[in-house]
Amino acid sequence: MNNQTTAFIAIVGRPNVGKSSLLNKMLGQKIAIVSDKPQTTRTRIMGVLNRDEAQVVYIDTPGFHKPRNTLGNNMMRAVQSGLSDVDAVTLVIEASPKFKVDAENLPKAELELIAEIKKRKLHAVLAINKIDLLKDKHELFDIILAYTKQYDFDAVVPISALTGDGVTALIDEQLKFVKPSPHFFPDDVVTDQPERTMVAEMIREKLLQLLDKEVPHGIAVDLERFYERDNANGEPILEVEAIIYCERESHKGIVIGKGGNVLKKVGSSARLDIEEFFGCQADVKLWVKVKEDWRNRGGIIHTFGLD
Ligand SMILES: Nc1nc2c(ncn2[C@@H]2O[C@H](COP(=O)(O)OP(=O)(O)OP(=O)(O)O)[C@@H](O)[C@H]2O)c(=O)[nH]1
Ligand SMILES: [Mg+2]
Repeated sequence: MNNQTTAFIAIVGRPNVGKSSLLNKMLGQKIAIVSDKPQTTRTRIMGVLNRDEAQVVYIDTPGFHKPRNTLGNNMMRAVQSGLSDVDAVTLVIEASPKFKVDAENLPKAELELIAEIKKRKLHAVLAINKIDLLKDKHELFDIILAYTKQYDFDAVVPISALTGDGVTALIDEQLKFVKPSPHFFPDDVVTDQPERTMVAEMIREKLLQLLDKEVPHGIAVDLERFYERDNANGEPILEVEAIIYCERESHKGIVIGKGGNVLKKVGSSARLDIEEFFGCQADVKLWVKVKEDWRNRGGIIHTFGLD
């Protein structure tokens, strides 16, 4: 008990660099949704890792970007609050071949994040993600050089959140930041997200994966009902009823799809995730409604728990 140590570590970076994928990989369990669309994560998400006497509490944050609506402003506040009161930061960048490093011209969002880290005098590890996409590993040298010019990182670790390459080495670096302190979470807790939020997010993930352009960004999922009952054989079954909100009448038809095919796909793949996570059968019913311009309406944003 009295040997317990703890570290709070924020995971920050541009949208889509793989922060949530990394969190899931480090925990060995999927708790944060992932998609190929930027701005997938909308709130701060805590993930808890226990290693012997050490507990690391990760804070996954929305991708750092210039906000264009009230929701975006809230997301950037979530990044700021993710950076306060942590022991260290993991700055995630991507070593994508489409992103040629120009030491004098790093992405503005990353420079702003580094400025925040400097201002707060935080310990920081640089995680260079997606190295599985690099054909020539020598390119890493330029990347490391360009970023270490900007900040005195405690460590630089090339990783792939997809294959798991380098992830253990990254955890080892982060474990160096623990301090003597009782654990903040019981050892069987993996995340601070309520079950209802997890379920709504699993549904939103499928929509992000299936839809394109502006439509997925204007979507919110609100769980109407979520309860367990016994089926005819006396086995537990989770009943999930959710409303998918979109921003425009024209988006509604896209979300439903021809003959309801999109909605059916969303429901069945979300059901599989829910069943796996809760370890029992689930039944998912979905409805689609329109709330014009909700991403600029504070009251609605609040109802969706996004403030
Ligand atoms: N090839 C490859 N793809 C990856 C890797 N890590 C993440 N991805 C992909 O990158 C995309 C974005 O991943 P996310 O984990 O959602 O990224 P994020 O940084 O959390 O994004 P936001 O929440 O929008 O800020 C997804 O399509 C992932 O599958 C990696 O190591 N290699
Ligand atoms: Mg994310």
